[in-house]
Amino acid sequence: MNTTPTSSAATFFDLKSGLITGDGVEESVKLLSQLEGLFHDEAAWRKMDPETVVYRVRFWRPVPDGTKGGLFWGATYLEPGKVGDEYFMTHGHFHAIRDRAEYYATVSGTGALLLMNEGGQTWSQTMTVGTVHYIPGGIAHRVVNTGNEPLVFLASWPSDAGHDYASIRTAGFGKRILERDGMPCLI
Ligand code: M6P
Ligand code: ZN
Repeated sequence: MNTTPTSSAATFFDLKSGLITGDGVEESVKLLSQLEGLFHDEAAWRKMDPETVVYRVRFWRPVPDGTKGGLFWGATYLEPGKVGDEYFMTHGHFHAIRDRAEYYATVSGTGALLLMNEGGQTWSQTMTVGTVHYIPGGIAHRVVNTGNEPLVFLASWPSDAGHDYASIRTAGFGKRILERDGMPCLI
């Protein structure tokens, strides 16, 4: 087990914007083109600019990826928008090591956390400023921005959890959040 941080410097996060900064903070960007096959209205997805930024993740890995016993943390900045009647959302994943849990906490914006067990049973929790969400092991998680402003949330997860995206790509989630009469609905 190696849980010695690679750097002793602190990272920072801005309470208002949720922006994480500091030594060793990494950033990844997810474009609409990278979310192929995830939105139900494929024709609508095809008509949009593939370079559209759907979300960014800024994260800090103080120990190497895969380290047993460590923790990572990060913030996700999910843009408002829709593909047809479906709100912008994260890819969603199970953890590669299934029993690993995670925390999400909402900094700004409004949305929904979609949760799904391995049997495909899907439910949701409302995300608004200050809500904290415990995601147990074995549960897939995806965030949907149902508002008009960016949805920003913090996350902390075990450094050996890993991401299993393949199961989501093939089977998806059991339910979607779609706009019906101007309101988000779990369908
Ligand atoms: C959170 C964490 C990250 C994850 C990110 C985006 O910040 O759960 O591990 O990468 O959200 O979600 P996804 O990987 O499903 O695109
Ligand atoms: Zn996760």
